[in-house]
Order: sequence, then structure tokens, then C-alpha cells
Amino acid sequence: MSERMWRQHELQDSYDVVIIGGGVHGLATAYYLTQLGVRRIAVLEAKYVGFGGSGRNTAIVRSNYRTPEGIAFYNHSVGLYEQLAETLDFNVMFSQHGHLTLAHNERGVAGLTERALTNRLQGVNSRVIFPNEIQEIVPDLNVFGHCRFPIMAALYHPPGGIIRHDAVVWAYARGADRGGAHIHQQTEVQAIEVHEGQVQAVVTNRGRIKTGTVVNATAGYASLVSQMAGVGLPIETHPLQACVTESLKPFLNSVIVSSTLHVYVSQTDRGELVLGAEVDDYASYSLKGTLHFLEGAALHLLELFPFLASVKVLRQWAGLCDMTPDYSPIIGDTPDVKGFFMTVGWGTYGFKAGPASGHLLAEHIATGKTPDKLRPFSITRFYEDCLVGEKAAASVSH
Ligand code: PYC
Repeated sequence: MSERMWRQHELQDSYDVVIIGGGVHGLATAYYLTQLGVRRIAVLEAKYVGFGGSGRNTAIVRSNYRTPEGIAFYNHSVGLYEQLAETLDFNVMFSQHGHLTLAHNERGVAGLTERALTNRLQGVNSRVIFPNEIQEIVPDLNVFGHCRFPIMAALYHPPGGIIRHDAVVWAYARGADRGGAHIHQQTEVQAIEVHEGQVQAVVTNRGRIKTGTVVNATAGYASLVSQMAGVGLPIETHPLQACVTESLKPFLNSVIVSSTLHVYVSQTDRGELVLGAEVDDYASYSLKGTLHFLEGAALHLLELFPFLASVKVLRQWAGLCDMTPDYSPIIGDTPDVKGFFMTVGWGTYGFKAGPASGHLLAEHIATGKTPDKLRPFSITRFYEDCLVGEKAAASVSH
């Protein structure tokens, strides 16, 4: 009989660390904690592993952010992703064929130029390229043909690419399980008990768990879960929609993003095009796809690749994005509730960050020290006026 990827366990009545959320952030945190010698860990997932944002994103990995803090953090993630197949002994199908962010006006070119310079100062491979080179890299892109928004330049980021998101989640789940963590699916958190400013227990639909350390690693419901511990978050939740087409002969190696056209597209190893848009402009917990999204995404994709006009869309879906005011995540401990940690506010950019957030948060929890790369993302930045403004680098989510 083949080995199970992770085992089922009885829910214990106490754990040293309870992680809420069985997506890439929760599972990576569990895995790296086991590597630091922490053993009595539970990962609680209300549905099934990878049900939330980890199974709904468009699997893009990149580190061409705008701020020095963001670039250093996401670059840490790209480095971990590059080693992940070996680290976890699992083929995560990471394809680093480059990422292009298009500019269609002078202001866009100036923004990308600034990003390229900041990226390079942080050692990240990224530069601005112009139409002839763009056409060489993506021969089928409508660079010189008739279009409403001519392509003037692109931020070219060669280490960017796509990965098989399910494989990443399963690999971390297996690694965490092998390290001794218990993964409990269908286990919904109903309350977090706090007494005199210290976490005491988590109450679930399967019973109460005593613990001094809780990690909120949820997406979509992050503010509701933090509220259970009495911690308010500056988060608004919006759906983000995406879709996939039938398989086509390979023609697109790189990831193409246009924030002017509100679209990003890549081609998977199976030949399908995966494309997505900005977040829906209303706050909601709906996971329903809409015709409005499909019409917009198709229209925008055809500006870039007019020859795709008769291609069929096979499937569409939505995920939930917890948007913070500065488009950066909230990671670390909470000053008012001892033992309550968070890796939340992952907006539209969470999947690419999973390894870094798990790695650095595990170190933070296990040692009690805050790694330098985590410091800027503390919840305290909102009342110390130290925002990490990444809106301009968040693909299309604005
Ligand atoms: O941040 O790369 C990104 C992204 C792609 C799709 C949504 N966000």
C-alpha cells in the first residue's frame, strides 16, 4: 500500500503550538518549527489542506517588489523556493522562465525604472526593457500591432515564474508530518481563550486544546480569527477571480502582467493559460465566479494576444484576499496578547511568500527573537506610522 502523505491523529488536549490554517503559510511554519526542534505542533484546518488561498492563487513567484523591506523578504522566499524540491524531496515544478510587468504610459515606465533600481540595490535581477527586447522574449505578444494601450516598456525579472501550488502545499504538509506535527483537517476554530493577556487555549468543533502559543495563518478569515483573541486588524476582505483555458501548444514561457489592463497570464506545463484580474471592488466572502470578471479578463487578454480569440475557458474560481492599507502582510507576535502570532494580510501576494513567512516566523516563535526581515511587517507599524507601501508592485490589485 502506498504511504500516506500525512497521517491522521487523535486531537490531543494540549499542544505546544497550535497553527490555525492548513495552507502554505501554516504548513510551512509547522515544517520549519519541526526543523528547529519544536515537536508538539497542531495544524488546524477548517476544510482540507490547501482549500483556501493556497489552492486558488495563480502560482506566480517573484521578488521584484518596490520597497527595500518587501524586496528582501520576497527574495528570501524565492531563494527557499529554488531549493524546495531538494529540501522537501518533492517535485514542486518550479519554472523560472521570467516575469514581465508591462508599462503602457510614461508614468508606468518611471515607476518600473525606480523598481528596477531598488531591486538591483538589493541584489535582485530585474531591469527595464523596451519593445524590441520584449518582442524577442515573448514573440507572440502584441507589441507592435494595433492596440488601445501600446506597450512602452517592461520590468523584466528573469528569476520570476510559476510553480505547482498544490505540490508546494502537499510537500510542506508531508514535511511537517514527518517532523512530528499533527495535521487536523475538518477542524474549525470557534474561540481562542486569553487570560490576563496570555493565550490559554483554542476551542474547536472537536474539542478544547490547551496551548500557550497560537498562530493565525488563515487567509480570507484572518480578521475574524484574530478578533477571537481580541486583536483587531486593519484588513478588508475582497474576492479575487481567476480562470483557466483549454490546453494550447506551448507559446508563452514568461509570466505577463499588465496593471493598466488589469490582467496577468501564464501558461502551465499542461498548456493551459491561467489568467486573473484585480480584486473585486467590493468587500465580500463570496467564492462565486462572475460573468463580469470573465468578460473583462478575456477583453484584456485579447489586447495582449489577439490570436487567442477562439480559445475556450474551462473553469473559473475565486479566492479571498485580506487587504491591508499598505498592501504588505502582518507577521509576528502581538504586543497585547502574549503567545498570539500572526501571518496574515496576504492580499493578492501570499502564495509566493509562504516559504519566507514560515521560515522566519518559525525562527521568531522558537527563539523569541524577531528576525530582521520580519521586523518591518509587525502589526505595530500601523500605529507607529511605518507603513511598507507595496501597492504599486502588487501586480493588479488596485
Ligand atoms: O503579486 O504576483 C502577484 C500576483 C499575481 C496575481 C495576483 N498577484
